[in-house]
Amino acid sequence: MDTRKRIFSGIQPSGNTHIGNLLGAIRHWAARQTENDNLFCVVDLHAITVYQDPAELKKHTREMAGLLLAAGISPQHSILFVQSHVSAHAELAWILNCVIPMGWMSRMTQYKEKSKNRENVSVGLFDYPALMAADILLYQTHQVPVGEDQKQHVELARDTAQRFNNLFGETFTIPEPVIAGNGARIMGLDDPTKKMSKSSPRAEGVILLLDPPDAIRTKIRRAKTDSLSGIVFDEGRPGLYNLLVIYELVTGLGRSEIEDRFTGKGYGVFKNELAEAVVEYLRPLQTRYAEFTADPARLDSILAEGAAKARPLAEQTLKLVKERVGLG
Ligand code: AQP
Repeated sequence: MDTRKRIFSGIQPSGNTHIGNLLGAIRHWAARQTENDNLFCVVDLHAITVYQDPAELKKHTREMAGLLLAAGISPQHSILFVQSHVSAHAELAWILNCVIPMGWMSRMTQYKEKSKNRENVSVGLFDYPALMAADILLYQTHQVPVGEDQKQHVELARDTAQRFNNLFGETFTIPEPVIAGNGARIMGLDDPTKKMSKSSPRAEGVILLLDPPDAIRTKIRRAKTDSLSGIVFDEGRPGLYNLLVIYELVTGLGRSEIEDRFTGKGYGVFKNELAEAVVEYLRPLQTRYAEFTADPARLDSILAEGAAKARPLAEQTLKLVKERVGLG
């Protein structure tokens, strides 16, 4: 029996890729590559739902691809491509727009949060989940590994597939979100009640994958904690808990081992050790990133090859969708 699954996930090239993106999503993509058929996508059409400087967007798109390769995404095992290089994404999104009820979209919490206190929010930001549903459904995806914040959008993709299949006949595979237990929601260092986010207005709360060691040390030293004593995993102490989860994930140590290690020690010792552990965890990624980006022609050819592999898969689904709907 063939147990290989089709996996799809995406990440926006909006710059500022952070350790939350890595621990909540990217590392899982890299870890299970050989077991499955994978597509990983730099979702530039999603990034433009908020204004991006055109030259920066181009730069960030390549940077993002370089980071994914550096984090272990292998073109041998996965199709790595840029969303706008495969026009079927935008085309299917329009058709799905005509299937998704407004009420479903209005419930999306990410839109509510991102549009809060902002004037001139684009229609695209509201419609983001329809494009994400298109990304996922085009590839007849079984599983979508994402951080906690994207779960609701994957569920909307699943509901959309079901609704489409009911209306027009069996067309799409029904996808399911796969959320990592630990690390699925890394919080901001400056405010542990808010998730670490690329678009956070305060840089000190976000550990970037390309931060130099001293920047990482400073951010961790200044991370918001509490005045209680004891370095223990206690969700009631959100600042410390978030730092301990990061420590656990970057060192691979067990929770009781970690608590034993810091018995009788204070925040100073813990934060220093955490900073060094994060620096060492990111060092090989940063080295590989420098190698990949030193050869832009190679990077572009990996992305062109990825798009050439993704396109026929996407077009096959789009053709079926058009037939089902009665287009053409
Ligand atoms: N803080 C986080 N902890 C764990 N996982 C996270 N992800 C994002 N933030 C965290 C996961 O990273 C993947 C790629 O994210 P994205 O580019 O699609 O954008 P996002 O979810 O909106 O993430 P950001 O970094 O917070 O960007 P902005 O500020 O632009 O909104 C996803 O799987 C996501 O769940």
